[in-house]
Amino acid sequence: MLALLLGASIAWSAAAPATAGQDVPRILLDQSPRAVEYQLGRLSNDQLVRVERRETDEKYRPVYAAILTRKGMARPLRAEALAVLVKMDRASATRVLLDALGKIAADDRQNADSLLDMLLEQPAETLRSHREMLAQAGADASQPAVLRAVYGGLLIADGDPSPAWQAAAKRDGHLVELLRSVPHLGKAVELRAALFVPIAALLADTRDAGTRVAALDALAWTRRDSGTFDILAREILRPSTAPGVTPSPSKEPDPTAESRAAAIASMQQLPESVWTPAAIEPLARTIVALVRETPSDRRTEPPTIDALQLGDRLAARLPDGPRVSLRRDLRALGVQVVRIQSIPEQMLFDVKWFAVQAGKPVQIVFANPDAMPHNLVIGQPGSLQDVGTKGGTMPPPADPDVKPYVPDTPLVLHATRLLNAGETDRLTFTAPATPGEYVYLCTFPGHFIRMYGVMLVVENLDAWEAKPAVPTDPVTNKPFASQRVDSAPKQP
Ligand SMILES: [Cu+2]
Repeated sequence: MLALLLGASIAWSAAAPATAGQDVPRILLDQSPRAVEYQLGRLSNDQLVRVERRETDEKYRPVYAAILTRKGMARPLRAEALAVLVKMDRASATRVLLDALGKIAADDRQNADSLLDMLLEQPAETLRSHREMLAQAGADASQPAVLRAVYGGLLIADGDPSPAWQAAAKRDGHLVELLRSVPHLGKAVELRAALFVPIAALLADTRDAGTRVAALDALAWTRRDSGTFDILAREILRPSTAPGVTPSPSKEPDPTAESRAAAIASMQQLPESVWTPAAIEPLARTIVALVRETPSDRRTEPPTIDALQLGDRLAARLPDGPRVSLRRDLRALGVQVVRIQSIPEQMLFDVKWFAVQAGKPVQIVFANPDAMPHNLVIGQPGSLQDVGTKGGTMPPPADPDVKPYVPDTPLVLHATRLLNAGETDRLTFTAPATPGEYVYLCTFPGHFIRMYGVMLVVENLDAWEAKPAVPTDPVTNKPFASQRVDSAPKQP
């Protein structure tokens, strides 16, 4: 029977060990709906996907409903559950997803966003045919996740921001959710670009702190150009009203820690080619000043890490003098942060190499925006082939707490979890004491051939900065031709 349960969709999944002999959790499906939900709710994700289920028998509906709405569930399993629920309920995918979104806890944003993406990835014609339903849900619902889906769906259905914007503006708290749907509009490139004007106007106009933050977050998803960069730069650079001075009610509100953090996070999404050169040094200096004001115990929190990382990228674009001094200031303020992403559909890391100082704290923020799962494993110099081959040929682990495809060898120094689409993991560690060209790679089977890079550990980063030496690509055995792959998505 186990073989029956291991469909193709879960055979590859990190969450579902495809090893024989695992127990199939027993669920008493003939109990009351609440009792069934309770039993399913107690299972780990791994156990939940092993529960018996049959798409032709409505008795198993609660199992599919639990898989669809479960936090951290792999996308193919959610898709399978959605397809079955659509058939069982004779309802549209839009309806099933709206109902599912209504059941997700308000603080479980990442889980809700996974379902939101499934809803908004439907073709515009499909969403258009459900326009009435979406508008009705917008009038009836109050859950933020449902409202995000409603306004995102209306925006795509109309291909024009105006009707959804006007509807949202009439109801308290709705415009914020419309703004929060913008990062999920995906391939609707022209629609996203068309949102630049109303969002920029809203930023100049609104006094509501939450709306400002949502607008700054959304802005990087509209147009990735210097117009967007300049608005974000202004939010970071403009000074707060001096203490003791009453702010003018006609002036836009002072930036807050939250609005600056949103502007910094948004700016991280923009390609460096749209940075306005004159703003680079003032921004880097302002970021140093902002981080200096942050208490040291809060400097490892994501907003400060983001600021340090952006400051470092800005400094890298400056001439020798200011670059060296700014980077020294940034390093003195906290851990060195390196942000690395997978590039969707290309099986590449966007960063090919980076330099860190021996014995100093480092944080790697690894994000996976790709549909495929990836990890990031750091290995000893020269270990790329060995770690990649050993990791990729491992069977998926039986223990859900074990990181899949990470070989148990001293060649491996650090490893993230295997990240599903849209997930992020952080590795905080002390850089090796011995300088050298350490490797990093994705050990998911077959990936390391393209997904690798070099962590260059140097004795003294300041000295290295003054005379940087490019490390050797461990596959071509030549110096790396560039440090980053330009991963900017197609521009509006
Ligand atoms: Cu990979």
